[in-house]
Amino acid sequence: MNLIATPSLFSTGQHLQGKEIERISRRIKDLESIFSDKKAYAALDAERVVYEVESYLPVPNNTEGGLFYGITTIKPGTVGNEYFMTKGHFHSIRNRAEIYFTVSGEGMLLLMDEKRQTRAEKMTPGSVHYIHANTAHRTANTGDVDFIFSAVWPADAGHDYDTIARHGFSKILVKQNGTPTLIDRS
Ligand code: M6P
Ligand code: ZN
Repeated sequence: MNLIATPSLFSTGQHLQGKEIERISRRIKDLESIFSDKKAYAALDAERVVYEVESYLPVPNNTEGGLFYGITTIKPGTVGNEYFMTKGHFHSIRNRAEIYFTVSGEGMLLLMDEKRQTRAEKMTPGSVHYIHANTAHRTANTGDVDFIFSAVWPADAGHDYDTIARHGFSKILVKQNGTPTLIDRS
């Protein structure tokens, strides 16, 4: 297959091509559980796109030893003072790791271990991030333009969204005096 996947092509608005490509759009209406400010959330257009994920899935889901590749674009914006961000997940098979690579824009990677210790890494074009096993991960767009990063993860890792939907991360990333700040969740 022809896989178009270079950073320069993404920044010119092109997309992954091929039959093993899956495209997902996450809109405001799909993200009810993740944002803290429920009033600000309710005031936003439910159809507004927060982020899109294009994934290249060359082997069936759950293939042991296989790899998947994805490219995520998070739009700029906030819900209250919390930046637009992904749902975030642990891997269903907890001991599966992942790598993120920043293509363009600026963002933060939130990492939470199973003891609910949360920390953040700044993501800038070219930065590479290793997400250890047993670690929940979520990304946020902290800039004024699209934030684009790519990811590679094991095909059998799976996404456990439920744990995050129920308990969230222990910290949230908010804009304070114009600066991304990690604060304890109230
Ligand atoms: C990265 C990968 C994908 C993930 C996507 C969006 O591209 O980690 O597996 O789906 O980010 O994150 P989420 O699934 O948490 O919305
Ligand atoms: Zn993952």
